Amino acid sequence: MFEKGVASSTQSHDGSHLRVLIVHARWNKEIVDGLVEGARTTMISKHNVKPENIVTKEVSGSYELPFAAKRLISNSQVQSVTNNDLLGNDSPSEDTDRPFDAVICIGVLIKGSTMHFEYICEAVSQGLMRVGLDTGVPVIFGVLTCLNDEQALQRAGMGKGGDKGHNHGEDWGTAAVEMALLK
Ligand code: RBF
Repeated sequence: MFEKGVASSTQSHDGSHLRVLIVHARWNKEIVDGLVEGARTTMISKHNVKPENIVTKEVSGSYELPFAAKRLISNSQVQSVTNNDLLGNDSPSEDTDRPFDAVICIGVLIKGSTMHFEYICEAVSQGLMRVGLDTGVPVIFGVLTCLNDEQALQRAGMGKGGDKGHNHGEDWGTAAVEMALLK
């Protein structure tokens, strides 16, 4: 037997100075909301990220996640430079002036009867990887790609019946902090 899933990190991760963006889709909202909450709560309670340093934005569907992540990362970098130039600051003074240290993209894709699912899954996973590598800001792949509703509910810790499953949003919160602090 082995412990399935991600093992706990051997190091502690202090996220008290980090600024994190969560972008989530509105498709399958109930499940998405549970995953967003899992990521937020873990970052705050386990890694000391300040609630005011977690910015949450929404888009329509998962297909929109890569574009939104890229644009919001770029905006945060431009805004940071502009604000500090205007103020004559060498280093950012306010937390809201700082670019994001990590981005978590959250969506729930559930297979239907057409090929749509396959195309969106492929585009989103490739797109999110590209955004991370192109911008140098870690992007966490918080997208569930499920064959049915129950699989999605289980992976948000909302399963029907006795076994509620595990909320993967919690792991994504930890992954974001860990990647933001990677040296
Ligand atoms: N977006 C999701 O986040 N999850 C889905 O399960 C999902 N299924 C879709 C199925 C169909 C047939 C279509 C047309 C769209 C779906 N979308 C889904 C929305 C998609 O990510 C995107 O928002 C739209 O295609 C507009 O670009």
